[in-house]
Amino acid sequence: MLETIRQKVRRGERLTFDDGVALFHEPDLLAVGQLANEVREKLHGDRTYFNRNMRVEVTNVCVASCLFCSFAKLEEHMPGAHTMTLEEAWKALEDRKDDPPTEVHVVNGLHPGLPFSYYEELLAGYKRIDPKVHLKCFTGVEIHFFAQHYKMTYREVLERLRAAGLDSLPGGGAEIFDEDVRKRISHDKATADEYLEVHRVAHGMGMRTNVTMLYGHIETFAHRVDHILRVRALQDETKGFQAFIPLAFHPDGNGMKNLPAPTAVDDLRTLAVSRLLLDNVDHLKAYWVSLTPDVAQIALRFGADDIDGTIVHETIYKAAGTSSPGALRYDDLVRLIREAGRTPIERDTLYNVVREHEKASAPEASMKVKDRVRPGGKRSLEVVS
Ligand code: V47
Repeated sequence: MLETIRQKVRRGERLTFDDGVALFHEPDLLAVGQLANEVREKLHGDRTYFNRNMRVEVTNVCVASCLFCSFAKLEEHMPGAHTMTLEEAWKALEDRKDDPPTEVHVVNGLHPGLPFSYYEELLAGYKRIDPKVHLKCFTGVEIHFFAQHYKMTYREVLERLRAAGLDSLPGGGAEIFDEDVRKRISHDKATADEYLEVHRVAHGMGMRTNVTMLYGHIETFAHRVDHILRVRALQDETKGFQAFIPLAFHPDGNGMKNLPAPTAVDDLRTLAVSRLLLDNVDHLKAYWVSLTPDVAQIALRFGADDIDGTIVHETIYKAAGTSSPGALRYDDLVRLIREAGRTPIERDTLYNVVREHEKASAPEASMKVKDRVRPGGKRSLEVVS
């Protein structure tokens, strides 16, 4: 079976649903990874993208009750519930004046008590602080909620937000499109069709978007393939997706806490199969927060060409028990990519090149260090960047 699929891939022939399921069942992980790597290198060579971004979650108050979510609180007065004032939300960007991000990525709970103007002012305020910053804000699920809650069409919501400064949509909220699984893990938010329709409308307005898949909980391989093929079908129609981002399920502190988290093998296989099935989406992101920087680094040889960015203040995965740090420094990302034998390319959100780093070569194992004598006379080594 693998040989037939390999020949198809090399001929540039589109893979089928059955091919996708067979790839997930293929025991030879390295062979699947190798094939995905061929596709990745045909598309991007060694180029590996990352950006200077920051995450802001302005509210974790959410009327939806997704079983996988460790972040949301149902009501404003509950312990741990928090909604930023606009000033607090803007300050997060103001505080980065010395190291400004090129992208602000906002994801929130579905808050029933805020006026729509809060979101418009949020965006307009960010653009006032930095007119060049790219605002990648609100998932398809949030846009659907806004439309229902404030009684507008998807287009009206997106037009008003775009007028306030919105540039693109992040990929969150896709979860798993299969209707039965989706009902079981997140029954009270946008359906798969509604989520995809929001993206269809955004693409129709010339807006680029990302799309995710939450895997490693109760879905089967067939559900994953179905999910990926629904993305492929919409992309055939609109060409508006920039990146596909498989998100590994994290079980801590949520309604599926008794399930095991997916393993690194599952992570790598899922990325590789995604690369092979999605022949019409340019970029495959190995989101280091969900995968850990270690697995994300290896993923750069299993089909992924993007590793996301510096991030800073991620809270969704922190709440769900990730062992990843909340942020990575620019230099750490560069080193991570170069160590994987790839060429780091700093990009903006739309994949325009900001800075091309030196071509990959195996870097020296040890870092450059200098001696330092600390107060009290103790000696330590400091990394020289
Ligand atoms: O929509 C929530 C997921 C998403 C858990 O567009 C969980 O560039 C795992 O969408 N375990 C938000 N996943 C993050 C997101 C994203 C991340 C990086 C880049 C982009 C992009 C988008 O996180 C949610 C949900 O699907 N999520 N809880 C959990 N326990």
